[in-house]
Amino acid sequence: MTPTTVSSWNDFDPLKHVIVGRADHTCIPPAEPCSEAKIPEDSDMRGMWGPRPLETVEKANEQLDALAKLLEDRGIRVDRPTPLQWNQAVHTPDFSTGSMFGCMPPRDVLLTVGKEILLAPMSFRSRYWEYLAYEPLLAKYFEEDPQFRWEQAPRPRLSDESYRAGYFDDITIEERLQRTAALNFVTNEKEILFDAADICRLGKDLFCQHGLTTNRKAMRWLQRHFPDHRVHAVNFPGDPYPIHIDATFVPLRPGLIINNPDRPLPDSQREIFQRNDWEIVDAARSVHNSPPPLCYSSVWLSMNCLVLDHKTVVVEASETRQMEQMDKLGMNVLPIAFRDAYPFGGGIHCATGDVYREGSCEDYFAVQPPGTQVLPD
Ligand code: DAV
Repeated sequence: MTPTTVSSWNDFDPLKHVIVGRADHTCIPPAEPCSEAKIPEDSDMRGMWGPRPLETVEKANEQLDALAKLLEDRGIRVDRPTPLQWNQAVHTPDFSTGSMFGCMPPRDVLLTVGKEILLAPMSFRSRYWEYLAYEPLLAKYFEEDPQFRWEQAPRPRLSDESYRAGYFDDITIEERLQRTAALNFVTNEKEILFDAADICRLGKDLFCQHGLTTNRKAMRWLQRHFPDHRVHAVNFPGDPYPIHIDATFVPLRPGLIINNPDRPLPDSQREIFQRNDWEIVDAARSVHNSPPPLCYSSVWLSMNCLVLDHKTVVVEASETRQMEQMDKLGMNVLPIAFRDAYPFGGGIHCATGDVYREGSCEDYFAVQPPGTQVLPD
């Protein structure tokens, strides 16, 4: 086996080592301020909580195992997290909640930037201890790669003061959209809050989605924490439930990004891409009208793909329109069935976490127009 190297600067350079999540013991956590924000009014998940049915866990694990095998068959090293019994309450001095969530989506928790893996604070109370599932792997990488930087962002308190009270009482979709456009989210600016999946890594530039799970204070913290990077705030006004950037704004290779056509990047924030000759194309629409049952995410998991190198991408097997578009964009598409795994925390990109991609920290955005950059304090 090759010696362990931790290093990844983007989502498209050749992937050599990755973490693939597991569905074991996943729970639907009880309602809490942040999840209330995410779950649509008419969702079948409203009012439900507890462990997910065993047969659905088994089906999700079959698809996760198949993804791991597809990657291994291509010579990519795959590690898996160690699930906890997620059906345990969380108590801290500041809050209590009835259960944890799971470890299907490592992407939400682990932010790999170069030789560092940064554990995100997480904005849901149920996800407070989720990083423990990855601790055995991080401990191993620490022993095997003398340059690996194992980091933890400030742990949040997640008391009621971190959320806007009554934020979602009787709110319509129209009002949600207005608040998204006004950058008015359920999470306030009291403390540093982010999920790792809100950050799109493009070499020297980190593009962070301001939304339900990531606030501006987090971006200021990230800019201080990564002083050699440029941290940018982006937001997507068409999204009533803005959480995680990876079903909205997805880079396929240097110079090319697919953007959710219902959640276009505002013109003022496009300039940095245009000025540096990056193309932003509208993603193809999903073939589905609704997500699978008991799923947090939207049909736009169709674009939540895993890029293996500049010419190869793994896409969900039923998403024929997305696959055709990828093909036209010059990508070789590897289809894999994954919809049984969606309810456990997202799509193919969510279900993975980078450990090692070839390549180095490129400066793709040498021209920096004023606008999106979060300036150092
Ligand atoms: O469109 O529901 C899903 C992102 C999951 N990490 C959406 C976003």
